[in-house]
Amino acid sequence: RVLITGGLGQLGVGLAELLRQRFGQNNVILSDIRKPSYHVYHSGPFVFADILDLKNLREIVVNNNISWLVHYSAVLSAVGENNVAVAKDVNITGLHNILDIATEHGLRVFVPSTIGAFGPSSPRDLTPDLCVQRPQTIYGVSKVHAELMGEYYHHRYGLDFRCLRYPGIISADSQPGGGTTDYAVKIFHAAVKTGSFECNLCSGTQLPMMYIDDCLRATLEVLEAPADNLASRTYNIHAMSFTPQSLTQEIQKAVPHFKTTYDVDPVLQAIADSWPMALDDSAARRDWGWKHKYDLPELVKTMLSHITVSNRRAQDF
Ligand code: VAH
Repeated sequence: RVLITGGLGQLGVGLAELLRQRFGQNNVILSDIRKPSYHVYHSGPFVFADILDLKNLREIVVNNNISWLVHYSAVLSAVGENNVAVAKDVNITGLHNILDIATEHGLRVFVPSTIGAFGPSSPRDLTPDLCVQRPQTIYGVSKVHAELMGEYYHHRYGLDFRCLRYPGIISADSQPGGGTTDYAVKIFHAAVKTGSFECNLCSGTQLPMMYIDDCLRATLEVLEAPADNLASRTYNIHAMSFTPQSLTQEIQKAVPHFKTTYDVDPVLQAIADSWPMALDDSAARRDWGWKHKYDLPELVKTMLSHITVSNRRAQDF
């Protein structure tokens, strides 16, 4: 059975749905430190989990006969810069607990990394899997640490550790969790609701992005890949790169009057300027057949239709 930590964040509920279709509803357990909504609570097994409490984690793994663990609990880039102590606890101590429990019980463990694990001295265009990583956020530092610790536990204790560096993830049904790429989710809700959006990054800021369905499918594919196919523990995955300006222009094809204005947040802008503009994901495509399905036009069409439909449903109630 699979345990997902941080399951109530932007990605967890979607991943649970995908894995439950694949492995059966009762074989995927969502966990989080927060209270689930009525809908989530009744969509499948949920348990409270405090990743800082090793005893609590061990009980959950043993009592629920867990064999795979997807570790989504994390403090993201923007929130982390305002709460470094919390980010260290959750992203570093929490990660250590996950690796120790996984090793103790021979679990297969997936931990996401991020484009934020690169820094200004990393090659910024077509950033390779293996290159200099000197990120300048506690989030990025903690994710490089996670990559290194996962690789160490694999070589030292044989832990089946798997890791993907996610781009900014765009989703319609779930809110982002306080990252630098959150604008790229909020802009779609604004396009449907008000027809205008105030962006906190400057118009030419190019960042790698991915639609949530591609991200969750990649996660399932790498979890199911035969261990022998995985030449490394950590892989970049890439789908598209865009700027607030090119995203706005694509949205205007469907919402002609849509307008974006800019009120740049210097802290977020500095983080975004230190991140890659596009990732080289050739190793993932070679080793386990990774292939994205959503490009920018497809993303915009899908996001606008999802949000329009769910807003209409909400009005009908
Ligand atoms: C963030 N959405 O902005 C997250 C993600 C690639 C960005 O890690 O922090």
